[in-house]
Amino acid sequence: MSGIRSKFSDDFVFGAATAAYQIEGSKFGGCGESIWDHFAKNGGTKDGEGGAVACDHFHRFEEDLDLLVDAGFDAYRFSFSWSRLFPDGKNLNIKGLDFYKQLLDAINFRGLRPFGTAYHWDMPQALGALGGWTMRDNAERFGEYMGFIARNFGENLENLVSINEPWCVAWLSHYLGEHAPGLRDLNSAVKASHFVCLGHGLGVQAARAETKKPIGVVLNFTPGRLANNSESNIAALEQYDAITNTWYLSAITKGEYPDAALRSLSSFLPQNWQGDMNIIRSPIDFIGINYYTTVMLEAGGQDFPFVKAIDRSLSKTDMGWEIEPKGLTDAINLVSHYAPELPLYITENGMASANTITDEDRIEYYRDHLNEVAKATRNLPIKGYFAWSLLDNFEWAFGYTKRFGIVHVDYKTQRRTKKDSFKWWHSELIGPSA
Ligand code: IFM
Repeated sequence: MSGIRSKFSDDFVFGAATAAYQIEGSKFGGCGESIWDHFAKNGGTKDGEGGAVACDHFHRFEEDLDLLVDAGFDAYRFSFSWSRLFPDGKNLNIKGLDFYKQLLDAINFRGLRPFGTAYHWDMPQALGALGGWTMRDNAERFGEYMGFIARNFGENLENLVSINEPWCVAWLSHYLGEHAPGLRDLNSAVKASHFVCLGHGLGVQAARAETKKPIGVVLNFTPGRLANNSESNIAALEQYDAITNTWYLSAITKGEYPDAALRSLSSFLPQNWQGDMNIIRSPIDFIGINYYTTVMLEAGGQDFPFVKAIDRSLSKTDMGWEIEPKGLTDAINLVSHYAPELPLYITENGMASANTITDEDRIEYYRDHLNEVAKATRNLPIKGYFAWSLLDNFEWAFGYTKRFGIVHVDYKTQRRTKKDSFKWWHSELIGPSA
């Protein structure tokens, strides 16, 4: 074995990841309006752009799967669109069911291992209009939806994730206002932070009743650093960590919310929330880690968690995110501290770059982060790594202005062009040429 594979065990899985709303095209195949279509229409995204067409993956999935094979990947991480399957939140869209059946057949036909995610943020707007994740009902609807996914697709999946990045679903969307539904309200954010956990737990239980395949969750981590260890900075970092890095991890693995968050937030939690914690900690089989960056902090600001970010002299990606590969090791260590027995996957890692095709910066990013993963695998059960992302795609609030793909997409013609990072993956995973 040569290339990057030689640094990992034979059964280590290399893959690339995407998400339904970011690539499929929500105007095709009877898909219903999602909270992201609604948010975009109402000016929540750059230039009001949404995922109506995106990468037209709905029609081009065969070509896109061929690219995964061509790059040498073993696995494909993708998500199911809740609004494609249940456009009004209630009634099944048969065309949506057929689409995912065809997609899974095409993935399996190519010998790619399918890693499915039930929810990567495209909730039907009909449910969003009822209060979405701020409501208990939504957690119950999600549980039923995930049971449906497991019943209908479990047989053809390698494993199933409940929710991608609960922090983004709850905090970024209801407190920081950057993602749909764009709220800036602590009460809604704390309710959502609980109900997204409950949705996960109910989803795990419903899926468990339908399939024997491994079931997990994908969490995102942004480790904090301090310029100096003053008492106020240490307290601020503790609160930042409690809501950003450990709220979901601790709830899902231990059935507890971190004290440093509860001290400020407990009065906003729904009544009798403690009664849900056993559901939330329903046993899972693996945890996925999404990692992009770290942040330097100091105490400050008027609002919880009372921190301010400080600029450092590190290189930045096109998102303005500072590049610190060691942060991935910190995220891995944090997760393994909470769940020492569970297999881990790096389910997303990558960078936005303005370099269209000659993306040497992205190659360096992958190489440096993979080196961290390789070191961590010596002591910890890390089972795979997924590059974010296969294609340039709809980057949420940033519309189409940020490009994370190893394949360039011309959004006017939908032409796919392999970037240098694609060729790098090919040469690392398969060998030179192509
Ligand atoms: O594009 C997103 C993805 O949908 C979730 N994780 C972070 C990526 C980059 O912002």
